[in-house]
Amino acid sequence: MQDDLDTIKTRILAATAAANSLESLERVRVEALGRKGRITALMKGLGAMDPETRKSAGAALNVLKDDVAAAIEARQEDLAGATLDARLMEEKVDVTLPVRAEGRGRVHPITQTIDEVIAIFGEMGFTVAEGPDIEDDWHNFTALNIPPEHPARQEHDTFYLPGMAGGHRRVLRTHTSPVQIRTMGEQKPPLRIIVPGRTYRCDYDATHSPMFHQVEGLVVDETTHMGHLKGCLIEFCRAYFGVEDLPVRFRPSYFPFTEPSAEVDIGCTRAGGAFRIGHGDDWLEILGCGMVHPKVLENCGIDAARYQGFAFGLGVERIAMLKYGIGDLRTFFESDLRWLRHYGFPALHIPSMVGGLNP
Ligand code: 2U9
Repeated sequence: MQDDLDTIKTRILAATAAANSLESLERVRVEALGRKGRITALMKGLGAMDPETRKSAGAALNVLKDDVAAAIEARQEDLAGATLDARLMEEKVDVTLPVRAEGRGRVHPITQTIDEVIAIFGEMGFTVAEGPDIEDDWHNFTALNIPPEHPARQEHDTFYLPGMAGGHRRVLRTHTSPVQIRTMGEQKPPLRIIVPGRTYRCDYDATHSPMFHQVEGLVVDETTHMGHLKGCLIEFCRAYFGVEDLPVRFRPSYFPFTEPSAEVDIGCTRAGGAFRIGHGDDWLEILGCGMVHPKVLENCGIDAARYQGFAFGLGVERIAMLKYGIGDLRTFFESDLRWLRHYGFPALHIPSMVGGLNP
């Protein structure tokens, strides 16, 4: 019996060593240990033996089975490793190949403009806040001192969503101001935030799109005053348009959420049909602003006797059109790739990384 087992073992181990692929090794395994395999058949024969013989034969068979299984497993690992090595040699990726420039996208002028505005206010210590596009009456209107029958609600040409949520009418936000309301409810002053984002009004022509972008800002502190508002926004206009001595004018206006309110104009010329920003004796409206209405502060749980704030809002498409000479607002949203190739911007440029990571 033992002689037979030794012979069987020698044969199987030789076949195992000779198997040069995972497939041929699997055949060796099935022939030895499979349901109809050689060793399995010998195991089945144990039942017909007398108890004494079965005991010693059983022990010897188990040793044989374990040795064979271990040898096959070891060979399996060798073969799998060799297969992987072969694939790795064959499927080499040349990471030094240059990028195919024609496949690169362009940054949309809206994204570029928002990034520029964020960078300018970022330098002044503002952080970015964001909120949902779908709002409720309270955050979009009521908290901003725009009560239910206020004409501003009609002026905003609001998109109302069907149905109610928790007894509240839902709207597509008509400005990003609800984000400032949310921020004031969640954080304590001092606050210094800018809020870029999509906004929606039911209006469509060469200067109005039903979806457009705004950047609004809010500063709240104990000593914040109109001087801070003026300094901050003059600085912004000059930085954004890149004109150091750009004339900036504050013209009285009205918004329900600010008091006093103003519109901001920058100097320009329209002489001889040529339009130029920064020179001449004409004015162009750029943004709106004002000191936050005390009722708005109180609506957000901020003590208006202790804190004051200023806020401002601008239309991203408008300032992008002015800076980059884009004539029709609708082209922003037509997804015309030729337009994007022309008006778009190269992706983020980090000078220290040009030419790779090596100095
Ligand atoms: C809070 C308090 C006050 C935001 C402001 C404007 C003036 C403004 C328009 C510019 C062009 C919107 O895109 S536009 O049509 N915005 O003129 N926005 S003050 O005032 C706020 C906001 C939030 C809590």
